[in-house]
Amino acid sequence: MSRRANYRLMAIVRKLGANIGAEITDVNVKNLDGKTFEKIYQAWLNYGVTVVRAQDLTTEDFIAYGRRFGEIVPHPSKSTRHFKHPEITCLGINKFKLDGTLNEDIYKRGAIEFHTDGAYDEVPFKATKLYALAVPNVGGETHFSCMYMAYDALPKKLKTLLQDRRGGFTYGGRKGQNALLNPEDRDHAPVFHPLIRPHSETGRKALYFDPGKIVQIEGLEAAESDDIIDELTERMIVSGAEYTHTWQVGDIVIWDNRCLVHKAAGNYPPQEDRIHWRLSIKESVSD
Ligand SMILES: O=C(O)CCC(=O)C(=O)O
Ligand SMILES: [Fe+2]
Repeated sequence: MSRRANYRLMAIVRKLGANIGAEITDVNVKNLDGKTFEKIYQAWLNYGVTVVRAQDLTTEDFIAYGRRFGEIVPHPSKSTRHFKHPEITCLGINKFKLDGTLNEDIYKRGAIEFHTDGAYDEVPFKATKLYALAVPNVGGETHFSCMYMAYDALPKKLKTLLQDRRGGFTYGGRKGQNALLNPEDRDHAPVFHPLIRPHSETGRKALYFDPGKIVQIEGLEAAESDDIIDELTERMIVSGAEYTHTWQVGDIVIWDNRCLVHKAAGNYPPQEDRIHWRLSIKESVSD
């Protein structure tokens, strides 16, 4: 047997940011054995966000790779679902309205502030996965930041106040930013999650917070709740905790919403295309 026939892609992991982010090379995600996937999954748990470059995927390949991370659920924004695969969300499609003006809700999607995806659901999103189909020549990055580090850096008094306390979250939060939802899907009662949430797989404590989705902190008067929300908004991004991803066509980026927040930079020339497929992934909903 030739050496070449014996050759197996083994997945090499290279750290990207100071504390989060890892690039996986020497893989084809369409053809991963269990052991190689285990290595990728472990890197993902360790670094919170992984990048695999230069992948050539069909919608079916993209969904199949996403399924290895958990259960795929359709995003509540029905108007941005893929016409053939409702579980895929399309980012950056239909960016211009019929009258030629920019649709800011599409252009600025995910770019308003740092957030975690799916905090408005009883079972929030475990992971989000993007695949780049078109990238602009400048700008259009995605920023990530580590919420383990945000928790570690909180003053002791705030840790004590938040311990065993829950936040109430809705899709549109206090400002009602829900333009991407159909009108009939807009009214939802808040769902509650612990603000200090041990990661279900690593066990490490993370700050679970989203300034655009939180409506109140349970058990506090409205004014105090708003003050703490403001303070957490300032404290959630700590020095050294960020990784910024600069996109190339063919990149697959998957992040862990249990311990990271993210934000689109939203700063690219609007006339250029920036298009991704996106999957929302949960821990098994039936567990
Ligand atoms: O477009 C991006 O870079 C990220 C958008 C976002 O927030 C998301 O897909 O959840
Ligand atoms: Fe997001």
